[in-house]
Amino acid sequence: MDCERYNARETEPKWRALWDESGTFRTLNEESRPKYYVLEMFPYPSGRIHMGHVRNYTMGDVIARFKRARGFNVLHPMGWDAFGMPAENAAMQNKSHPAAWTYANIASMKAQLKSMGLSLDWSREIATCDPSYYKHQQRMFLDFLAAGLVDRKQSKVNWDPVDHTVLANEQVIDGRGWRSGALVEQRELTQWFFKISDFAEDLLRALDDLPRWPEKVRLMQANWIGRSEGLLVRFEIAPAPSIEAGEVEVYTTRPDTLFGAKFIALAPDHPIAAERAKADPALAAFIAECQHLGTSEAAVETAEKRGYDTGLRVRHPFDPDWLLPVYAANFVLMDYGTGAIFGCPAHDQRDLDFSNVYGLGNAPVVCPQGVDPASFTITDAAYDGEGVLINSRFLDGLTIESAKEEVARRLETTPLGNRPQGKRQVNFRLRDWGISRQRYWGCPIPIIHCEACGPVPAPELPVELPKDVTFDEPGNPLDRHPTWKHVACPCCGAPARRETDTMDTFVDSSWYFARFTDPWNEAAPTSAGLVERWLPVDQYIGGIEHAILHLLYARFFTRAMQATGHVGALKEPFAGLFTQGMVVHETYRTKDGAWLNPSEVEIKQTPEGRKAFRLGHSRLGHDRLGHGPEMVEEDVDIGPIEKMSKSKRNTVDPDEIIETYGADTARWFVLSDSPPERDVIWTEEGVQGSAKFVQRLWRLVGELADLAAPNDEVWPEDLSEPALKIRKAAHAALIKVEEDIERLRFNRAVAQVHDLANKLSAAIGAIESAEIGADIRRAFREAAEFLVLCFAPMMPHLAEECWARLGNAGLVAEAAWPTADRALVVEDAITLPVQVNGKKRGDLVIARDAKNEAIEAAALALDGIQRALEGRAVKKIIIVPQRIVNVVV
Ligand code: ANZ
Ligand code: ZN
Repeated sequence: MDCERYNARETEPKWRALWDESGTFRTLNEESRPKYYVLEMFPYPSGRIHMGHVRNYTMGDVIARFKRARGFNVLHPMGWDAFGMPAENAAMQNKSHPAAWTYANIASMKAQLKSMGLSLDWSREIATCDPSYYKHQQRMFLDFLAAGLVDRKQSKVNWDPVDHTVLANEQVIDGRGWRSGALVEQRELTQWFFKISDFAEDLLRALDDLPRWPEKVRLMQANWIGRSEGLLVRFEIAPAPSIEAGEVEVYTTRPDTLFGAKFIALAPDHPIAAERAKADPALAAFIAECQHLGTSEAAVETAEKRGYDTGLRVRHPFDPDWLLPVYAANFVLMDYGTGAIFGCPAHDQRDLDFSNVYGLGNAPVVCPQGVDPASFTITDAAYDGEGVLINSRFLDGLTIESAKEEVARRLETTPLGNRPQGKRQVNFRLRDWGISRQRYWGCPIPIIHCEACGPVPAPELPVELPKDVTFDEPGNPLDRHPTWKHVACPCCGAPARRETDTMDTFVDSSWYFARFTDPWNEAAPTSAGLVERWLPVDQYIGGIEHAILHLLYARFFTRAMQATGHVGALKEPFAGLFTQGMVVHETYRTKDGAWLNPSEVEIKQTPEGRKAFRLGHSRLGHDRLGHGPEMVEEDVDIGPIEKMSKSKRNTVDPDEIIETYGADTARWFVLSDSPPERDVIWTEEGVQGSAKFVQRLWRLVGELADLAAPNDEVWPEDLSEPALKIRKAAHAALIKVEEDIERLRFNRAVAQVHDLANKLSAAIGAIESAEIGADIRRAFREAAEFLVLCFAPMMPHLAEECWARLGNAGLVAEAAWPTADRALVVEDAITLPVQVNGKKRGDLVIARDAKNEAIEAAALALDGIQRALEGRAVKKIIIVPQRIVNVVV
C-alpha cells in the first residue's frame, strides 16, 4: 500500500502547467456542444486577492469544471474592472502613474488567481482601462446618444471645495468630504446621463422573468426602482398684498389623507422658494444652509427636520376658506415627484416630526379598526396602518383605498384654471444615471464641445487618455492638461474643447460579460452571432453588495445595447444569479485595544475554554530552570466574528494558505461547512481539517488503486453482496454530488465526498484481501473513479494526481461525468406496516414505486409474517398504496 504523503506544493504547479500546455480551458466559439456561460464578478485590481475572491472564484470554478464534465462547451472568462479612484489615490501618494499601478496589480493578482487552479480561459482576458476595451464603450456611448438614450442636463453634485472635486454620496460623511474633511457644498453641474428611467417600468416588470435570481435581490431592485401610484394635486396660492396668485403642485400617494393636511412643504431649491428668497434674506440663508446637506436620500432622511415659513398660504382643494401655510423644508427632495408635498402629520412620520418642531398640530383622519375615533390621538408616532376614514367630511367611513379613489375622482373633475385640479400619476424612485466624473482614471466621454455647434461626437475612437498627467494638485488632471482638451470642432473647425469628464466606472462593468464572448473583435463591441450563442450568462456569481447598482446598470445596458443593435434580441444579461456569503473570522485585540492579525495569535484550549495568546509575546514561558510551561494570563481578547477587513486586521492571506497547504485545501475549506449563500467562518482548525482530508483521500485512492481491477476490465456476471454495496455507495454519491452542484449546494457536495470516502474505507476494512473476488475489484475501480470525479471540480489538482494514480490516461479535467445507474440506488424507500388478519406483524421497507406483485412477495417473505401465518394458506392480500398491507388468511 501507498503511504507517501501528498505534496501539494510540488504537485499543484505540475498540473497547472499541463492544463496550460494542453489548452484545456481554452473555449472555442465554434462548437456544436450546448453552451454554458459561468461568470464571477470580475475583480478590481486592488493589489492582492482576498479570501472573498477565493470563495467566489472557487464556486464559479466548481460549476465550470462540472459543466465541462457534463458535456457543455463552457465559457469561463476573467478580466479586470480596472478604472477607479484607488489608482489615482495611489498616484497621489506614491508619485506612480495610475496605469503603472493598475497593471502591476493585475500582474500580481493574475499570478494569485492562477495559483488557485481556476479553469479560466485566459485568452479572453480584458482590462477595462485598456483602450482596446474602452474604445467600444465610447462607441456605444455615441450610439446611445444617437438613439436618444443619453441626456445632458444640470444636476446637483456634492462638491468638495478643498479637493476641487465632485464626491459620490458615499464619500460625504456627516456633511464633509471624506478626504479633505471640508464642508461639502451642493453645486449644479452640467452632466451626462444615461436615461435608465426610460426603462423603469420594463426593468421592474422583467424581474418576474428571472426565477433563478434570489428573491431578495429582486426585491431590492424593485424597491430601488420604486414604482408608486399617486395623485398630482394643484393647490391655489391665496393672493395677498404683495403676493401674486399662482399654484403649488404636489405629488401624493395618500390623497385619502387630504383632510389631515396641516402644511405644504417645498424643496429648498424649489423655484417658488427661490423666487420668495429674492425678497427674504432669511429664507435665502435657510436655503443656502440646506445645501450643505449631502444630496443622498439617506442624508436627507437622517437630518433633523427643519423648515422656514415662506409666508405663502394655499387653499385646501375641498375648502377655499381653509388656508395652509407653505414652508421650505429640508426633507423634501427637488428631484422626486414635483419637489413639493402636502404634509399630513398624523399619518406620516416625517411630517409629524416636522409639525412637532413648528407647532402645526395634527389631525388623525384614518382610524384603526376597533379604536374609538373620539379618543384616537397622535403624539410622537404617526399612524400609517389600515383603517377607516374619520374627520374627513364626505370621505368618512370609507376605507383608505376607496377614499383615495374618491379624492382622485373628484379632483380629476374639479377645474383649477383651465385644467383639472388633480391628475393620477405613476412615479418611479429610479433616477437617470449620471455618469460624469471629474476624474482622470476612467473612460473619456467622447465628446467635443464647440461654442457654435454644441456637443459634437468625437470623430475618431478611441479618445485615449493622455499619459503625461500630474497628480500633485487636487482636481481633474485632464482639465488642467496643457494641450489634451484643445481640439478643432469636427463640424466647423473652430477651436473647441474636449469633454474632460470621464465615465462612472459602473459603465465599464455594465457590458464586460458581453465583451467576453468576442474580446478579439476590433471593429465592434460585440459580434452578433457570438452574443446570440453565449448570452445570457447562465450563472453569475458575486457579492450581495452589487445587488442593486451593478446589476441594474447591466440590465439597463443590455436594453440600450439591444436598442442600438449590439446584442440582438437579448434582454436580460444574467439568467441565473447567485450571491455568496462572506468569509468571516474572529477578531483579536490586545488589552490596550490594538487589533491583532490571526497569525500573531495562538489559541489554546484551557479548562476555562478557548483563550488567545499573543505570539512572540508569550507570558507562558518556561522559567529559567526549564520548569513549566505555566500559563500566567491571557493577554489577548477574542472578539466577535466579523467580515475579514484590513481595519480589524482579521484577514488571512490566500497566498500564505496556498503556500502552506496548497490551493485544493483552500478551495475545499471555503466550500465546506457553510451553505454558499451564508458566511463561512475561517478557522485554522478548519483549514487543517481540510488539509488532513486531502491526505486521507490520497491514501484512500492509493489503497483503492492497489485493490482495484485494471481500468479496462469488464464486469463479472454476478455481483456479490459486498460488491453491490460498493457500487450502490458510489452511484448514490455520484447522483447526490450531481444534484448538489447543479443546485449550488457545494457544502453538501463536500459532505457527499466525505460520506463516500467513509463507506469505501469501511468496505476496504471489511474485506480480507485474500478473499477479494473479481467483482469487488471491479467495484473498487468504479468507486475509486467516481470518488475522484466527484471531488475533481472542487480539488482539481489532487484529482489529477489521483486519476493518474488509478492508471487512467488523460486529464480528469477532460473526463466525462459518468451516468449513474439509478436503479442501483433504491433511495426512495418507504416503510409499510404489514398485518395478518388486521394485526400488525411486521414492517416492510421497499421502493416507493414498487409494483404490487413485488410488495406481496416481499411482505410474505418477512419473518414476522411467516411466523404469524403458521403455515395457513393466504386467501387475499390487500394493499393500500403507500399506506399498509393486510394479509387475510
Ligand atoms: C401626503 C401624504 C400623507 C404622504 C401621508 C404620505 C403619507 P413614495 O411612495 O416614495 O412615492 N413625497 C412626495 N414627493 C416628495 C419629495 N419630493 N420629497 C419628499 N417626500 C415626498 O412616497 C410618496 C410620498 O412621499 C408622498 O405622499 C409625499 O407625502 C412624499 F399620510 O403625500 B405623501
Ligand atoms: Zn463647431
